[in-house]
Order: sequence, then structure tokens, then C-alpha cells
Amino acid sequence: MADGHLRSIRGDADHVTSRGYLCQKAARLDHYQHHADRLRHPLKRTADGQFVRVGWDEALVDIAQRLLALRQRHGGRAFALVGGGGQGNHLGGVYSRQLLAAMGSRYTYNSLAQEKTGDFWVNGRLFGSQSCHTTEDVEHADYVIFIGCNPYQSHGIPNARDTLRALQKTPGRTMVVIDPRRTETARMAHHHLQLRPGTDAFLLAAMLAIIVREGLHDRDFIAAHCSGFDAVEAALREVPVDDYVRRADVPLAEVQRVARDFARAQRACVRVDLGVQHTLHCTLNGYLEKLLYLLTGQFAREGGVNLHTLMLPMLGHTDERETRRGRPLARTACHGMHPIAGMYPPNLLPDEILKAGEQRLRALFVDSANPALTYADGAAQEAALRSLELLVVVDVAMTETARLAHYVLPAATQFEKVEATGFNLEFPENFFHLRAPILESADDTLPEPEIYTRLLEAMGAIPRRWPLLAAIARRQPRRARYRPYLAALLGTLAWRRRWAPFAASILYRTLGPTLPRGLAATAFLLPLSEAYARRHRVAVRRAGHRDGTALFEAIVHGRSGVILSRHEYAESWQLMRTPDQRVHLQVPEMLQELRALRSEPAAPAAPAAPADGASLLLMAGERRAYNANQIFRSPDWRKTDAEGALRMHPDDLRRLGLAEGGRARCRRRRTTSTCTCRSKPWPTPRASPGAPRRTEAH
Ligand SMILES: Nc1nc2c(c(=O)[nH]1)N[C@H]1C(S)=C(S)[C@@H](COP(=O)(O)OP(=O)(O)OC[C@H]3O[C@@H](n4cnc5c(=O)[nH]c(N)nc54)[C@H](O)[C@@H]3O)O[C@H]1N2
Ligand SMILES: Nc1nc2c(c(=O)[nH]1)N[C@H]1C(S)=C(S)[C@@H](COP(=O)(O)OP(=O)(O)OC[C@H]3O[C@@H](n4cnc5c(=O)[nH]c(N)nc54)[C@H](O)[C@@H]3O)O[C@H]1N2
Ligand SMILES: [Mo]
Repeated sequence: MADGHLRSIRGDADHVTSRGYLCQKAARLDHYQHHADRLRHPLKRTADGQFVRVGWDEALVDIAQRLLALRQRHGGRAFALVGGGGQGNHLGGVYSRQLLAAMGSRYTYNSLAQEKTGDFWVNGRLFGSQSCHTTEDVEHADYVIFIGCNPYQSHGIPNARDTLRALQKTPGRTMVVIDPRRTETARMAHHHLQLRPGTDAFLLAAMLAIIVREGLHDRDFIAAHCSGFDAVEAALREVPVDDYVRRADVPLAEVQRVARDFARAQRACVRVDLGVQHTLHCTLNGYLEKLLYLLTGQFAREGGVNLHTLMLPMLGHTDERETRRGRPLARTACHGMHPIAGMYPPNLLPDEILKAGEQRLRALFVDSANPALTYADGAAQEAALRSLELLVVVDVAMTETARLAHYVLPAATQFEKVEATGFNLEFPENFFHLRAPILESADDTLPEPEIYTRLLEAMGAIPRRWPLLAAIARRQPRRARYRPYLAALLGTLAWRRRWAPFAASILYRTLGPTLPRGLAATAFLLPLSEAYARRHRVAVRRAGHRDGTALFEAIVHGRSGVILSRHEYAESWQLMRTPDQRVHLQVPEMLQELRALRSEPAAPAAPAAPADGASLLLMAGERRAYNANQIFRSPDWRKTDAEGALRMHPDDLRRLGLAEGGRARCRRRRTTSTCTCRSKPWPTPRASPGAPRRTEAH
């Protein structure tokens, strides 16, 4: 490190899981610390649209007053929190969520809900709770199918490139990729099913039908651990395999081979990601993908798919069929949408702001997200954001969304404050990694815990001083203080129930200052560690932590990550939430959607000439070494492929009369853009007669 620049970045050989492996994004961290858009002090937008520098107190007092007035006039429904933690900054999210309680709102919108709530919803039905989340044991599997993901670049599995290389090179292990694109991962795979975009539901249904018809499903596992198989089997027996495989445009023999080998494999798992979650039939894709490993008994076992624990409570459970005190759960005003896993889908935001009349959203806090750029239909998102009575953006950069805000509040960067990701999704060993600050900030920025705690104080949601709790928190020695401190905290919250939602900020203000320098914001991990150790007592002990207090101390003092818990594979069942601990295979809505595939018109033949309109399906996803989502703050971060391209199938390029590298106008439903078209590095098409491709762009 020199002049605050991160010059040399190495993996940490002592790290409990990475063991020194470094993802390529981490090698470029200096980008995120130093760029022209970095925010350095709070900003307020004036009537003429300019931003002027303001002090923190002035900004927070004004925001607090406007929020209180809004709540009084329109109630909590007029307010929503958007974002609240990106890929690696989830500690702040614990603090921003408190604002919802202060406003009496339940509306939290974020990218997870754009991408993964279909998956969470299916988990709720199968496993009994939307907080039951699965993880794939790729490391120990003999047979792995990757669908709609490219872990070589995106690193959705631990130590991805090493894990993939081992899978590729070890005799007896097989790697399959289902992706329209010949990705880096596909190039390593033993089989690549290069399907037509958006046809995964057809392909997966066909694979399942082959398995069930050939009797390759695991009857013993299903009898012992599942319910509802008969209904699923009946639906799968109706699947017209040949027709569906043709729609997906992959050779039938290859599909049969993969289905059979997967079903017969000793230890097999399926890994999916964005490619099937940002495409057609995304919820059904999730259901069918899960049936693949459930019907073959590759669940709750080594090399299979397992449930895992969560240290930070990222996922809630909200079953839309339930009512609370006779009322349906908080639905949005315009679309009547219910939450899934506690979150609302951002695609609805524009309508909930612009089309919900008196019930509309009027004020938004956006934190660690850039909806004007990253949520679907950017133009509508932007129009909606512009119409708000109050938009506050908390970010480290002057983003496209921040430019529309009334207030922009600058957060300390992830190197200047303590941070952690809540995406600790491993099993049987799970871990947590607290990242201590490594840089001092010279700017007038604040970490999120301080921003939100000050705001809650300014709103009068919590007092500014806590003499009793603070005194108990300072008792010596440190370990001996935790128990009386927690007892006093619980007593306080029982006495003033309205403070309970603000426990994180209360811990931050009282226990926080007694923790090692810079780590005050981790105080809320004490009760979370206690709860985690109570819930997973044996597994936490196996990981070497006597109790919750010991676990907390290990997290706070560890600099190379901490193994939280060591489970045994069969203990995956203890993480189930169905009352009978069985997997409920029958999900009526999904079986209905599966049947409805039959009446879906087959993809029309590709247009013969450009004049025909040349309608293409725009594909999602293509993570690159140089990007972290849409956080491109400077063009020179892209070392290759500087301007990107509309990458399309060579057949389509030819049919449209376009040249490799030529420019074309691409008209979408609402927007038009001009872009360069490329078919490389698309591989040579494997023309399957009668099924012209009509694809794809990025
Ligand atoms: N065109 C396009 N759109 C996409 C995608 C795509 O590939 N292409 N991918 C989709 C997917 S899968 C996702 S998950 C979403 C992601 O979209 P978003 O959730 O909007 O998140 P990011 O693009 O990751 O941007 C996160 C923001 O957090 C800010 N930030 C970074 N560190 C901190 C911090 O410590 N504190 C605060 N307060 N802010 C911080 C960054 O400056 C950035 O503005 O985008 C989706 N939209
Ligand atoms: N380097 C890097 N890593 C990242 C991120 C990043 O921005 N940069 N972002 C993080 C985030 S937020 C996420 S969500 C993950 C995403 O992780 P991945 O899902 O692995 O990311 P992508 O590279 O977008 O891979 C999606 C794949 O789906 C394919 N695909 C598109 N349409 C279809 C379809 O209809 N069917 C099938 N089967 N495949 C299809 C695309 O060709 C692409 O190869 O990556 C995370 N990791
Ligand atoms: Mo994502």
C-alpha cells in the first residue's frame, strides 16, 4: 500500500476457506477506492439542480424531519428501502433495515428480489421456509451440471478456478454445462449442451421425464424423505420429450446421456445462477432444477445439494397464503404483490411510485444499489425516481441514481470500515469473515452504522444516551461483561418494546465502543452469535467454539475468517422447516406451469430477411474479470472488449445481413441503442435441421 493506493494484493494463505486463492476481482480493488466519481462529503441538490456541499448534521436533521412529516401524512406505506448491501457489504444492511421499522414500512426492494425470489419461493414450498437455502457440494461431486452460470468468471463456488480444474482433470468426474454461450466454464466441460436461450424449462422437463420413465429415480430416497411424488411423476410422464428437446435445439442423444449419467452418478449436484434466473420461466426453472437432484436422491449428502446455515439473517419467510390477524400480508398498492423471503421485486418499483395514486411510494432510501442502471427498464426506473418527494442515496460513488437524489450521503469505502458479506453459503462447514478496516479516510464520509444510528436519533426513534447499558458494557474483564450486558439489553427492550427493532444501533452505541478500535459496528454480532450457537450447538462446538460468546470473540478477533460450524451431511435434515421434515415435492402452481409449457408456441423460425423485424431474445449475464456488476466508474477498467458488443449467433448475424464487427440499431420495447455486433467467439453452429436459431444478444 502507498499513498492510500492498494498496490499489491495477495490471497491470504491462512484464510479458513480460500487458503490463499484470490478471485480476479479482488486483484483490482484499487479501482473501487480511487476514481473520479468517489463521494467525499454530503451533498444536497438545490432548486436549480446543482449539488452543494452540506454538513452531516444539517443533512440528517432535514432528512429526519421530512421522513417524520411523510410518515405522519401518508403512513409508512409511502416509504421504501432499496438495496441495503451489495455483494460484499452486508454489515451496513443490518443498520439500514432499522429505518423501515422507524417508518412503519415493510417495503424493501433489492437485487436479490430481482434475481432470486423465484428460487426462494420454491424453497419455501419444498423445504418449508423461504429461508431454507441450498448449496452445491461441487468439490466432492463426481458429476456436476452447471446451468446458466459461468463460475470460472463469476466465482459462485469456492475457489472456483481450482475447483473447476480439479473437476475437469480428475478421472471419473464429469462436468456438464448448459448454456447458450460457449463460456470459459463450457470450454472446460466434458459436455456442453448449447441450448437456445430461454428454453431451460423444456430441456429440464425432458431430462426429468427421461429419468422417471426409465425408472432411474431414487425410490428409496423418495419413500423415506419426500411426499407428493405421484403427482410429480404423473406430470413428468406427460412431457413430450422429443418435442421439448427439439425446442431447446440440442441433440436428443446428448440429453439422454446426461440425464442417465447424472441419475446413475454416485455423488452429483446441479449449480444454477443468473442465466436461468433472469430468463423465461425463471421460477419453473428453479423447481425443475431442484427436482433433478431431489428425485435422484442427491440431497443431504456429500457431493450433493444441501441446506446450509446463515450467520446474518438475510432471508425471511413470507408465505403469500398466510394472513396475519385475518389480513393478507403486506401487499404493494399497485400490483398487490406479496413479499417473498421478506423482499419485494424491484421490477414493480416504477409502477408503485407512478401508478399507485394516493397509496404510492413517495420517499426512497437507496443504499448500495444503482436502480437507474441495474434494475429492469432503466427508463421507467429513472422517471419514477425523478418523481419522488424525497430520494436519499447512500453510496461511495456519484452513481446514475445518486444524480437524481435530493440528498447524497457518502459512505466510507469497504476498506475504510469494518465489513463482511452475509453470503456465507457453505455446508457442511460454514464460515464468516470479518474484514477490518485497512485505510483511514481523509474525507467527510461516515460508515453506514453511524449514518443510520444518527438518523434514528434525529428522528427520535432512540435516545442519544444509554448510561446504564454503557456502564455495564465497560465492566472488566471483557468476557465477563457479555452476559450481564445482554441481560440488561433484553430487560431494556422488554421495558421499551418500541426500541426492539433498533437493537443493532443500541448495541453499536453501548457495547460498540468497548470493542477493538474500528469494530464498534460488529456489536450486533454478539446476540447473533449467541443465537447461532444455540441453534447449531453441536456443530458450533465441533468448530471449536465453546459457546456463542466464544464464537463472537473468534469472529471479532479473527483476521482470516472463522469456521462457524461443522455439520455432518445428514444434519442437513435438521435445517428443514417442513413440519414432517419431508421434502414436499408437489407444488401445484409449478405443476400447472409445467403442463402449460405444452401450449406455448414454439419459437418462430428465424426471420429470413432483416425487413422481417428480426426479433431477438436479449440474454442476461456475462460476468467478466473486470466487472463487479454494473460498477464501471471508469472506461479504462475494461482492459479488453472496451465497448462491449451485441454478441449473437453467427446464423442470426448472417441472416440479418450484418458483418462481423458491423454496427446495428437495436430497438427494444422502450429504448433504442446502436451497437457493434459480433458473433465471435460463438462456436460454429451445430445446425440441427428444422430448428433455426433465433437468438441472442448481450
Ligand atoms: N445491465 C445489467 N444489469 C444488471 C445486471 C447485468 O449483468 N447487466 N446484473 C443484475 C444482477 S445479477 C444484480 S445482482 C444487480 C446488481 O445491481 P445493484 O444491486 O444495483 O448493485 P451493484 O451494481 O452491485 O452496485 C452497488 C452499488 O453499491 C455501491 N457501493 C459499493 N460499496 C459500497 C459501500 O460500502 N456502501 C454503500 N452504501 N455503497 C457501496 C456501488 O458504488 C454501487 O453503486 O444488477 C442486475 N442488473
Ligand atoms: N467477475 C464477476 N463476478 C461476479 C459478478 C460480477 O459482476 N463480476 N457478479 C456477481 C453476481 S451479482 C451474480 S448474480 C453472479 C452471477 O453468476 P453467473 O450466473 O455465473 O454469471 P454470468 O456470467 O452472467 O453467467 C450467466 C450465464 O447464463 C447464460 N445464459 C443466458 N441466458 C440463458 C438461458 O436462457 N439459459 C441458460 N441455461 N443460460 C443462459 C449466459 O450465457 C451466461 O454464461 O456473479 C457474481 N460474480
Ligand atoms: Mo446478482
